[in-house]
Amino acid sequence: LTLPGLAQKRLGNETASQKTKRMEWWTDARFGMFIHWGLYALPARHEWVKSNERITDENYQKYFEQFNPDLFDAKKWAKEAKAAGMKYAVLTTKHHEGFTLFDSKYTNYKATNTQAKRDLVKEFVEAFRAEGIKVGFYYSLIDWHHPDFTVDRYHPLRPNKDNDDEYAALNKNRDMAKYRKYLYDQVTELLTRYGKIDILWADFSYPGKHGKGRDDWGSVALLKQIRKLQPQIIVDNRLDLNDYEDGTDFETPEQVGTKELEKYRGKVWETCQTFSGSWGYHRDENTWKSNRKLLDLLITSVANGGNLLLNVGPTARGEFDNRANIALDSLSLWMHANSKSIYHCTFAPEEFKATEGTKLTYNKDTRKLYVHLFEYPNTGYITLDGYKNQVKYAQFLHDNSEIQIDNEKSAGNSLVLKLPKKKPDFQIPVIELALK
Ligand code: JFZ
Repeated sequence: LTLPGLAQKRLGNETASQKTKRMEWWTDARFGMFIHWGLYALPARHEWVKSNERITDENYQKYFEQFNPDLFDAKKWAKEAKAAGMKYAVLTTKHHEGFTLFDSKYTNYKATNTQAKRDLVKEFVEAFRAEGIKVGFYYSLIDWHHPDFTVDRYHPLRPNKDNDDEYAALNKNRDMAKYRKYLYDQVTELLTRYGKIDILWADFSYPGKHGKGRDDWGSVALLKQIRKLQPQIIVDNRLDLNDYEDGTDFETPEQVGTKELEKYRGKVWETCQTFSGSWGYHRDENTWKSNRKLLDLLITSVANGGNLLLNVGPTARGEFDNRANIALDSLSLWMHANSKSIYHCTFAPEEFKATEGTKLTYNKDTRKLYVHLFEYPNTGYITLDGYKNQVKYAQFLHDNSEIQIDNEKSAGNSLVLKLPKKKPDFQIPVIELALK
């Protein structure tokens, strides 16, 4: 049904089924690693430090001079991501501070001109690809270093008061058209130098007063260029093109709670989440999510048909810090035994309601329903209302040990399963139900 006049704006001519096909690997993958790394790892107090503390270029320069990631080993990062079950990784090739981890020919403010003397993006791409992990580039639309990027409400040099004249004075010699070209040229470099790139994560738009949006970035031309250079690439929704039907590919609910994720069911989405309260390495930040919370975010994402992009903020020496390693190790243990309930899974068919204390995921090809036991019954059985006569066989996912159906207790439409009294040694054990 097409209603004249209500037709959405379009940029290209890809059909809905072509889009589904293009995004298939990503939808199946469900779990990726976000990596926020840049000069802000040195002050180690949030990747927004330059804006938060209104630091001038001159005073930020010491981080450029000091940057020396002597322990950086992309292969090690890739192995850790792989062990945790992550199928793709997205690296900040440039964050808001404007420093590029790659050897751009359009700037001197880049890793090759620091003590690192290397193209860190190149090493990332090669190492992750070698582990069979898809590679994505985060690229900041915001740039607090480029001399033509106009001062806006987030810029380190912003006036203290929302005074138009002060903004105008600060921007007298700044020309966004020049910055737009720079941005376009750098994205072009990123998408032509490193082979096939699987994801572009552009960040971010904030239209409105002293903000920036599609016209500032040249989003339409940029996205066309992205699609031209990498026809299979998957692009996030932060280019301010949400009114285009085929503008961008997925929504990016950021740092939202598990309850909130239910609202995204039926959409195409990826929630990005930090281990702690910061994306960049933050030495003194101590509100780290528990291992159980991280697992909950992963399972809840899949239970609502979305992906989880879990962030690591490597240190200035180029390593994941210990708190991140411990969290990743714990995810590895769980994923090793239970990843079948994650990959290629989505929310359960309507007729299956999640029993109290459980969350459901579903693989529609194998017709397996996965019951994640967030609360483990101490009664020796679990009652699944409405599941009777729909289940062929039940077992634990981690060891394929049979879970017997208690036919005497199963009354009406309820299916009662006999569980071991002692909880299996996993934070969240999973029951696999083979559906008829
Ligand atoms: C942005 C960045 O500013 C931040 O440093 C980090 O890289 C994160 C992944 O993305 O922060 C945002 C961007 C968009 C929204 C919120 C935070 N948003 O649309 O709600």
